[in-house]
Amino acid sequence: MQTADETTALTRQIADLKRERDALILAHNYQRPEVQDIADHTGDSLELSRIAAGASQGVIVFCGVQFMAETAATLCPDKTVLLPVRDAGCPLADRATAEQVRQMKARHPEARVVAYVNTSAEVKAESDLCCTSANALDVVRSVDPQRPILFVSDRNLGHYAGRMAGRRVLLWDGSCPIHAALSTADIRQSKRDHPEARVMAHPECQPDVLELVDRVAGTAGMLAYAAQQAPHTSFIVGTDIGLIHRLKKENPDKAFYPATDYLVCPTMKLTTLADVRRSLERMEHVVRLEEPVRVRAGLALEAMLAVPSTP
Ligand code: CIZ
Repeated sequence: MQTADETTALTRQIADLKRERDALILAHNYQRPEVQDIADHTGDSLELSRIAAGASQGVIVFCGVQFMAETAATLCPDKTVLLPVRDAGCPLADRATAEQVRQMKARHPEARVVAYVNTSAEVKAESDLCCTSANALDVVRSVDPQRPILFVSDRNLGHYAGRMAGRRVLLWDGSCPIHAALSTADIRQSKRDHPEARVMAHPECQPDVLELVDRVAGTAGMLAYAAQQAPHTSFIVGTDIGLIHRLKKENPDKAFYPATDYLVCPTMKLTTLADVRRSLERMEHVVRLEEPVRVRAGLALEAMLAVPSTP
């Protein structure tokens, strides 16, 4: 545990290094609170990808996990993208390899491949389009209705998007271990504990959990929902607890309760302020992608960014 003085010192050092390096710091909504607080922008993958693509700075420090930093590196070939903790991976992204996607494509040649952003650059390179939790429905709806969709890598999100869009989706055998562990019993208990609260859950949760909640949304959707639900002032949050910091900061007069205590993604919490400082000091760890992979993954990401979003 850092003292307040240490946090202040690290924050000042990071600000100085950021100026020296002409760097932009991006942090995902699931990062530790103190890391979110020193970032120039906090957001979900879609927002952060867009910001990275439009940034004027030459260096981007991505406080998140590998696939997120790879996404920034894919979209910003002229910038140096740094991931402060090299081993910050994502168990969901690890569920799909490029070879497995090629095999599935061979079995379903008529399918369009939609890769959830939680996949490696190699998997994105095998895909027609990417999506995030914020735009999965819009992306699925944008695909030619005559063609099935092979949805890589989260089966729960694929199931939800397919059902909502009324589209045939071939599901991947993968899920986020954190979201998939949230149970209907957890939701029922949290409703008993906070009967007045609105309940939000991430579309990576199991279908039976999503049936019980008031709002299914990714982190950006949850932030918007909590801000707009007057007269409701309390919310149960069915996603990684990292989001609660931002929810409270943006809605100081409202109450937020985690749907359970174990909604904590360990790899999303690996990055500390000391890691961010070291990353800027030593310019590490530079995300490097093979150019053919980067170009093809970039096409799938650009195809996603071109899909108009439903307000
Ligand atoms: O889209 C993202 O960044 C992820 C992985 C989750 C969310 O809802 O923010």
